[in-house]
Amino acid sequence: MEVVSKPAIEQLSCIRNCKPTTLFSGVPIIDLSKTDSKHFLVKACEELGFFKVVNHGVPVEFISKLESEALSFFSLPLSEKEKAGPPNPLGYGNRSIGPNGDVGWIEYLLFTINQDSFSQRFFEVFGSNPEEFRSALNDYISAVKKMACDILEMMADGLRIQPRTVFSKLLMDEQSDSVFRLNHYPPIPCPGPGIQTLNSNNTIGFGEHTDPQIISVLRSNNTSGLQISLENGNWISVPPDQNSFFINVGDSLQVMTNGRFKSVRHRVLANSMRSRVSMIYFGGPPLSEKIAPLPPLIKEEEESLYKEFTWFEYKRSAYNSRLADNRLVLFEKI
Ligand code: GA4
Repeated sequence: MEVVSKPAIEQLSCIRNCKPTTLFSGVPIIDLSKTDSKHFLVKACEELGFFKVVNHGVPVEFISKLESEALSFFSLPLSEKEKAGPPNPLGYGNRSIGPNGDVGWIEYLLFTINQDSFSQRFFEVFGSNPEEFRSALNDYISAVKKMACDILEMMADGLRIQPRTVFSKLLMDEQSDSVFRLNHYPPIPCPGPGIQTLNSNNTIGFGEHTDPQIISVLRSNNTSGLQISLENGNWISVPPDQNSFFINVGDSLQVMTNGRFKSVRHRVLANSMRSRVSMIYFGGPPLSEKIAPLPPLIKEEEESLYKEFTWFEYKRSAYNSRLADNRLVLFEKI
């Protein structure tokens, strides 16, 4: 990775006035093989909007195959990787995140899942055997999507709403606008002249934000970096676990539950001597889907907290925002 240019460095600094980072071992762990997990799952979504899942049923070989394909891609020369870029918004990106000037110590590949995004452009850069990469992606995404749907159905059960597919059907829809991203946070050149740091030695890999979709499923290698924000504004470091998945509630699920589930603010610090590789499935609804609080989740004494919007409208608004912005305020009822 090239050394960051001056304006980018200024943005990588980023978290001023930040509250101290706290070490945290209290990430809720949900065992997907247990039927009573639905209650813990609802509690985790209400309290943190974040949890870890074990006994997830995703074959370990799907995970390791995709990780090794991703590493082969990221170890290509920059000029080769750039053939799959720029990310507008899909494709290969390096340091620049989104269209509005956000940057991080990161390179990544972004795909949409249902449309024609496994397009030739990406696969041309995968050397002699692009089919290997395509099949690793397909296997991994199918398994993770199934797990995401199982989790969403357990959530509906835990919330006592029907049909239990009320959330999962949005991901299962042929038109579902779900995306997938492979992230590589390279080790920070040490001591980097002018490389942006927060506190003592933390460089921002991916700045703080919430995910706009319904649910995000993250898997990383054993390198730390992910942090989540608690309601009191404190940041906590999530110990990595390459054998488990981490689940985030997204903005759309916060709206559908009328604020009962919290869309978790999170970020990644690239403060390690080792590289971090993560793969994230973002489960989103079809573009035309109307997103609004579900009537059974608006309690008697409550009102709907959000105006109805289509996923297309929310996405358009998200792409006009900066990463750290609170994107839901525009859709709150006053
Ligand atoms: C955050 C969640 C996903 O990574 C993502 C991101 C997207 C991008 O990287 O292109 C966005 C960001 C994410 C939210 C606000 C906009 C859009 C960058 C950005 C500044 C793919 C997504 O869907 O929204």
